[in-house]
Amino acid sequence: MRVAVIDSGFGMVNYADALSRVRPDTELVLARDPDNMPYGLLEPARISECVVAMAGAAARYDVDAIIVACNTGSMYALEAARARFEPAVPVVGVVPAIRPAGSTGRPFAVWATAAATVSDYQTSLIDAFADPALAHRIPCYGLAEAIDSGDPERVAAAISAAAAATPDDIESVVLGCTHYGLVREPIVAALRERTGRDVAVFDSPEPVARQTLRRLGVEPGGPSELGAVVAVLESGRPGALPASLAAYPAGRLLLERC
Ligand code: DGN
Repeated sequence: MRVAVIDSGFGMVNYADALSRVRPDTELVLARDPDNMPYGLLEPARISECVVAMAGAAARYDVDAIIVACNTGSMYALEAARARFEPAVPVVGVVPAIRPAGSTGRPFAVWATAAATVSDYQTSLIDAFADPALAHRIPCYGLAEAIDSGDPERVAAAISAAAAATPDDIESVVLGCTHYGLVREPIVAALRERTGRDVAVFDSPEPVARQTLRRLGVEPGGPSELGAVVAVLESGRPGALPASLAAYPAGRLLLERC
């Protein structure tokens, strides 16, 4: 099984990592779009164009499925990508894990990009799956960009600003941007300091990996030897993952495989 995992930036690392845990022999084609990141600043039609172009570049590597590992991309481009690649190549999107957080019936935060925080899509998920009075939407200014930069000081500053803006009664946090799983530990630590308790984290890489396997009729498990990283594609740059990815544990693992 060969799967393309695409995002505007490093968010795809978490989803590639989860796929490799659920089905180690998965071969990976990774793509990111630094020329157009962050997608939240673009018009929806342009986001759709960027995602379909990136998926098309990845699809040339004979992939069995494409994961759009980007909330903004999934919001605005999933339909166009499905129209272009399905049924030959299933396209799987991501959704912030608002449903499990909402089902706790306790106050929670949704950390996301500024654009996603004000999106109708996030509003509709909260209305459908949570008590809106318990859902605190926190725009994490610059956090995804800081993660892509690999600069720990920028990352720490963005996390502490978001933690300061988060009410101290929350009991869980939804990672509503695919990048944030790369800095899960510092986020948990900042929220522990802010709230005085351990805050549960709801994230979606593993459910998305399992959903991808289901779409392909592939069982979890299988041979334990890790599948190859077949290609790394980047807009406007030579295709290689930058060394800044080594700042994150999942990034280090991926760099070793490239
Ligand atoms: N990883 C993207 C997401 O999940 O929305 C965030 C960055 C972006 O381009 N908006």
